[in-house]
Amino acid sequence: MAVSTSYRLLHVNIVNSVERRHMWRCWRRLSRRQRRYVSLLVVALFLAAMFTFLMQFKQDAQRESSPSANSQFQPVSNSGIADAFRKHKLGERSISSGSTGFGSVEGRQHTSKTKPNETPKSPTLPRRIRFPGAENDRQRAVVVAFKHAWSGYRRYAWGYDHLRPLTRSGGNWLGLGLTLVDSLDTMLIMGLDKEFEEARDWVAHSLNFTANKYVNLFETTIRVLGGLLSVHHISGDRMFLDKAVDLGHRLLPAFETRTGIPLSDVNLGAGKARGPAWVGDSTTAEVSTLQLEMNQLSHVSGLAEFSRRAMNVSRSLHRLVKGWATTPAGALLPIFISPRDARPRSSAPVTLGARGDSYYEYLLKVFAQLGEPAAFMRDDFERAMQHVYEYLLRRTHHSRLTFIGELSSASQRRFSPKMDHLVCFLPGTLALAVRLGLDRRHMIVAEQLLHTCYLTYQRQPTGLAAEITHFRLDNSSTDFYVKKADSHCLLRPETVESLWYLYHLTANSTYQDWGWRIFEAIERHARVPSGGYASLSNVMDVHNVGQRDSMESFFTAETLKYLYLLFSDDQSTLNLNDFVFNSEAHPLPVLRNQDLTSLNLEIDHSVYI
Ligand code: DMJ
Repeated sequence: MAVSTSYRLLHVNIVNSVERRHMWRCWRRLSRRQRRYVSLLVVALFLAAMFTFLMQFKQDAQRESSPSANSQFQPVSNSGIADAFRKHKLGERSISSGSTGFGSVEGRQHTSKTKPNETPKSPTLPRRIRFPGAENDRQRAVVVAFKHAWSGYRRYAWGYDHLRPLTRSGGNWLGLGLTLVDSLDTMLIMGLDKEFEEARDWVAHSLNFTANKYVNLFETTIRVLGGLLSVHHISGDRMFLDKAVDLGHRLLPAFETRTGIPLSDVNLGAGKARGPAWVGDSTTAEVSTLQLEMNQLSHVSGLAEFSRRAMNVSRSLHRLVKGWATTPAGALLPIFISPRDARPRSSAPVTLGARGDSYYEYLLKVFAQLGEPAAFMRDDFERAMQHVYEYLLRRTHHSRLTFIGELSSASQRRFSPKMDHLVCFLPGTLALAVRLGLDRRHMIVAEQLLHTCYLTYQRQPTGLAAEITHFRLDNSSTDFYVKKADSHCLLRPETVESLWYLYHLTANSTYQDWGWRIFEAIERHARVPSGGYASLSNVMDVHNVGQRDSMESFFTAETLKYLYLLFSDDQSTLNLNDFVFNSEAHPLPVLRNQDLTSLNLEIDHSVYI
């Protein structure tokens, strides 16, 4: 056998060398002019081959950028072969090899149950969506505000998580350029292309996830992953998808628990995860506010693993709510849940404020994103709202203002008439629920609660709301008060977010006027002349608001974005048929039936048993 193989090889070599010698002899027999013609012919053939090759690349890139869902948006004109080539190459690196930026942690990935090398099915690329830019004076004023915030960040905090506007410096928390990544889609929506391009370059060349550092899974998901996915969908730029896939893989170790309920913190560089040292439990809102992002990541990458992990958490919570429904809090969950046995901590408070809020938000929004496969979440939302109305909704004695209080614990159900500003996301979510076909009476609560949220601004001397407001159920002559310790204001988005939903769905311009007054108050008290906006220490004293040395990333990601959308004459561009906004105001596409196949997302009937 070995002898015959060697013989065949010898024979092939002899034949090849004879042929080569023959060609060389022919070449030498040619005249100089003939040789020139032949050379020219070879060069021409080579060029023709190159041309065909590049055209093929171009076609591939165009095919990749084929439209997804939104036919009313115009595609950007072809940006050229070089660009297509660049995108094509980037795509190959991240999707087919599965090794984007994993470098030092590949070994860890190997031992974990996550599958970085899972073969994608059909990566989908959206085309670029164009936004018209500011259309009226109010929108223009918001763009000026954004530019002012951005100029401070750009000058003093470039690449840091936050601007520290008073000391004109940058501060870090996750170390992921948070304000920059969080603001990318806002820039595109406002038509700030120059600012966007500069920030895009930073993401392309400086954003990496290799630091040996623990970051919060939820915050990184809603702000960074959500920001990257949203801007990828809007811009059609594959670089953002590359980054998102890399980050997505690095977040997966947090899900490596016995129950699949993720741990709160994950070390992106080292591939490890841990719970908070002070309590072994995970936060209910945090573990349940990952699904929109993971589903979208699976959809665009073709890697079903992300969606599977996140939706498993939702299914666990669903089972838990069903078992839990006989306890005093019914379909409302306490704010902590154990990743060891997936049991809620019944001694923990029940609230739609901090640590509870976005559990309820995503119950509905995941249904908005996926439709039927997430019908169990819609049903949980509906049940939860019935219990919110029963146990948490009250009216003040003085002016019958509607507010949502808290329970001191899930087991005891002691009511506390205190409402975080965070709760003001609820009117918007209730309005969305009606839009999605749920009980129309949610709209009444939405309108009443939003009025209360607005009054928490208007009834403060500064025109800005405090972090926490306490409501009065007794027969005193006021509806609410603020404790000194709660009187700060981080320029949070929830009230203007709900104003946008209500305006978007009712076209009642009163909501725009309310938003404008809030915007004016922000301008009056929070604007820092050298650039940026500052959080405030005290909304109760116009003469001493106490500007703080911090501008949160959600100010440019959410507050200014929702204000800009609220003032838009044309509400059709970012509409609720085609988009679902994540918890950090990043618009993601609603997934159609044909999109869902890439998620391997079957309707899991077992959740109804
Ligand atoms: C944001 O990061 C998100 O909206 C989150 O869900 C709640 N808190 C802030 C804004 O207040």
